[in-house]
Amino acid sequence: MKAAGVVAMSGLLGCEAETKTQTTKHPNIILIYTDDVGYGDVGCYGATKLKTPNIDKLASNGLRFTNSHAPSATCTPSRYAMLTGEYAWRRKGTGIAPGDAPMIIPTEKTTMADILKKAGYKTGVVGKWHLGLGDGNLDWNGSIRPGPEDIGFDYSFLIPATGDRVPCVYTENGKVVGLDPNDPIKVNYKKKIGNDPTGVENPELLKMKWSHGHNCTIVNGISRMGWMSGGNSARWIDEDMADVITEKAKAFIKDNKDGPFFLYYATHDIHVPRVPHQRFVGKSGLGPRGDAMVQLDWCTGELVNLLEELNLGDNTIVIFTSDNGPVLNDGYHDDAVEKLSGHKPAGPLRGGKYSAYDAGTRVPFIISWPGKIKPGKSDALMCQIDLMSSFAKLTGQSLAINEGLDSLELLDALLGKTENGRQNLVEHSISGTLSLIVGDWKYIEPSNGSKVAWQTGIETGNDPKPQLYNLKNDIGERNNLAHKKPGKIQEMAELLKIIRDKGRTRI
Ligand code: NG6
Ligand code: CA
Repeated sequence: MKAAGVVAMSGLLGCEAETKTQTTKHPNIILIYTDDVGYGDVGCYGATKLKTPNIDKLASNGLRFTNSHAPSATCTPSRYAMLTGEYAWRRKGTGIAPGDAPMIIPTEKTTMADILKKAGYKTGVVGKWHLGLGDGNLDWNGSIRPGPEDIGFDYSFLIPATGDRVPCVYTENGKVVGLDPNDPIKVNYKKKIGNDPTGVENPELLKMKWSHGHNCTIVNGISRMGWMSGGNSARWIDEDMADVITEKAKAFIKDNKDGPFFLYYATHDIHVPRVPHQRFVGKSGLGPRGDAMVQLDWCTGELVNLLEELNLGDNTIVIFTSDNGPVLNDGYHDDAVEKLSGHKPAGPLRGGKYSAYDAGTRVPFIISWPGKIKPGKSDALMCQIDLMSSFAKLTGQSLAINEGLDSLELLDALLGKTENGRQNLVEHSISGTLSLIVGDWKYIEPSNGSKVAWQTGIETGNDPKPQLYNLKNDIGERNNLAHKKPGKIQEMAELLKIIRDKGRTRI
């Protein structure tokens, strides 16, 4: 890669002119990690009812991947895998984390942030964390450790879990923001704590009704998962959340404009509860889910525009992607189903969030680096898990044997120099069902789990019999070829077993 040179300083104090080698300045990296945005939710991926001009502009100036995946079909395992470069299904305790979960990434594990920090980056995470904090029985009123600072981040401003889970407060560098020590926070996920009204007891106080699983403490007129008391001055206002985190992200960029910096900007949009700011309400015509998408598009534009203003555009890689596929009703009555109006959140794919079908993990993935990445489209098979190795390469490093166990170095594919991506990829559904993609083929292992998730109506992809699809001819996984190709099934089942048993796929 060509890097912008830092102007060599001439010798000081009249010493004879000294030729200094130009120090290589690595590009800044902004990873916009969105929540529950489906393959079909973005204009440049085929959405027509939803307008996403800022995201589309990023794609028209950059490279749009058609076959890039989140590591899992839900949030916590995807984030775990992306940051550590290790498939989450290899490690117990990486499932969807409750809001009081201890930190899931062991502090001794090398992460993508560690790698970039080693290369001289200032590293920051702003937004949704959902990887647990503390080491069990966390006191939210004190220092919240371990946290991001223990796995390579210099700066953090977090929504600790997700918007639908207590505690509904932000943390900044390990401290709850705006907390009054006389009104301490207590959190409990087993029983009610304190006297705050709940969604079950006081439905009349709700501005958005819960449909499943979100009937505990009411904060800002919305009942959540888990109970909390106290911390009233610190509680967030959902309508302001996107503005708050975008401001923090912009401040991080400005503070580190001399670079290089790595910003992991993890949006809450378009996860539930979907409560966009008033200025976006009604803008999509598709209800709160669509409006949250319009808000997310605006946030993307804010960051990209700031880069232009600061003259950082040419030396900053911007990635836009999602942690898992789309879902409509995910726990609140927010008209996502009723106001869909023909919009197809998964595009041509089958399934959705949680699912073993491709919509679970195949998500939008756009990368832009003006002047360095030629605009276009790539069909390379990619996974977010590969960012760690690829960023190591980008910054002149290579991973140690015990790091990034499944993270493949695919820098050339990432930068659009080749369409040779992964040879295979394991997908991971909420049921723990694994699927294997090799070339055009996809194998879904047998599973006795339910076929449809009752809460969301999403097809899980589970079947007691193995499934085999040719994704090239049948991207919607409609035509199960298992009975026609027993040899292929056997070959893929064997490879999946090897990948599982070996405990790693990178060398
Ligand atoms: C599920 C929740 C869902 C959402 C999800 C996590 C229920 C029934 N469903 O357990 O609402 O919070 O967890 O989503 O409670 S994720 O994108 O962060 O993985
Ligand atoms: Ca998610």
